[in-house]
Amino acid sequence: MAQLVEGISRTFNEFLLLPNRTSLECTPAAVDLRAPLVRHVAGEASAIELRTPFTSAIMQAVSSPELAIALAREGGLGFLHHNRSVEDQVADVRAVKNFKAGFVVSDTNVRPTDTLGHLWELMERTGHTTAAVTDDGTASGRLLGLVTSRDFHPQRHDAAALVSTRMVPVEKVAHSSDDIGLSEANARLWEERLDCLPTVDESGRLRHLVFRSDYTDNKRFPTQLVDDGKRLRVGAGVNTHDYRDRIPALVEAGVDVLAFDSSDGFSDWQAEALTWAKKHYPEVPVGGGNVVDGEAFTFLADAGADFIKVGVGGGSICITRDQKGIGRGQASAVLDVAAARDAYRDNTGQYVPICSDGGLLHDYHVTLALAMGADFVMMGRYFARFDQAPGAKVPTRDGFVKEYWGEGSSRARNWQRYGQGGRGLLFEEGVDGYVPYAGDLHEGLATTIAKIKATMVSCGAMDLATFKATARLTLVSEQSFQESHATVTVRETAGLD
Ligand code: RVP
Repeated sequence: MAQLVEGISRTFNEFLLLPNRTSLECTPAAVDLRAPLVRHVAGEASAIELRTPFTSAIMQAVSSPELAIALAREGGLGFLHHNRSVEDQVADVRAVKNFKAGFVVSDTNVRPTDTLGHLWELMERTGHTTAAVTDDGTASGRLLGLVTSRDFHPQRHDAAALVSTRMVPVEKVAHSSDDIGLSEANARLWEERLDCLPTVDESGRLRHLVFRSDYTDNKRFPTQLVDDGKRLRVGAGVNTHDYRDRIPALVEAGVDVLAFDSSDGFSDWQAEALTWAKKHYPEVPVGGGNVVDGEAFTFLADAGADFIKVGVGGGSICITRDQKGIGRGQASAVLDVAAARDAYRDNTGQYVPICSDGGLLHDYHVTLALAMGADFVMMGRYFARFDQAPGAKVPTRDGFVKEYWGEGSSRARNWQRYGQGGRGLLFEEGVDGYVPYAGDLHEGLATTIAKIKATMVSCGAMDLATFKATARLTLVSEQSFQESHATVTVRETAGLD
């Protein structure tokens, strides 16, 4: 007969936090959201500390380089997905590692022999009014000049005329070598009254454009997550099938952290792959998962995992529980694994952080996950809503939505994540759908952070370790859950500006 695990499988909606005493110095401005990312000696600092406890899901619909850049600039970490060729994933790692704040890779580029009509169309498509003129019309061709919307107008100039007739040739364009820093570039923009400063490499090939409008950009992001060379940090998902090829290429490209991504990480496959990774690349942290109980946590920690992801079946796009009848309520899973993590720390002196992955439907769910013991969270649906996520933005009668689909859906066909006995998916474990569009990540995350800090203040905690150690949780009855919501007719605010 099967063993019956004690306790009910519970989810975040079933809990609330009780306020603790708040001291005078405990204010939102004083709250520190730093979180350990990787295994370390208990009591010492983790080699990589997130500055805000957020990571993005290892999913096609979530973790583009744009999203990873935006998230690292907020102090979190993006995990680029692995459901594609090694070369494509490597290119995305490079795109994040090569990102220089204020230095943009030009997306509006022409050859001198292109027509003004073509240039106009391109500017309309990209929405940018400055184009680089390069020998091959790419963002990395030899710089031959610049042409802006001030140099020509479709009603004044013949659409068939060539770009070369209106461009400012490179000899007359102020430009710089690419090793210039942002403050120096900004100084030139102001002193020489420039709108744009192109940078080139030693053979004159275009590298970046620096615009005056990006001047204040850096000040918006005081908590960026960067490596020792001041480059943004980035993570990458890997799988237990091609890791011997994928990991070396990702490490070579400069990836900061790896994560074995499996819907069920409690397997000898994953233990073997972790052992291989730690043997060949001991200096590169590698996470494991997903698991939902203490036994599985200890198994992966013993195999060398540097952090462990928690969650099976709770993802917003996930139908694993419907399809296979496995999984566990996310709150129960986090509480159980956190207890095992603490026991592991007491037994071995090693602290192996855990990540609550999936099923965070409200901002307060993040706070609950952190209170229950998660060191940081991973989110898919949440990030898929923002401009920086790769899903298409689609207009509907009720406003814009963004596409969001699971890795176990037929659309993603990520058979490496879902071991169903062979290449390809035999049945779906995820759905393909939409999430409400939420604009820019910076603004959205700021609201979430504000709510987490406000709750921590109510609970009298100024850092996450204290929050975990002192939080008091209560289970809610169905009746008291109803009481959480407004009980008057709510005035309609949609449509007000
Ligand atoms: P959510 O944040 O609730 O959208 O969940 C995202 C998580 O769901 C991912 O990090 C992953 O663990 C899981 N996932 C991804 N695809 C699927 C699926 O197709 N079932 N599930």
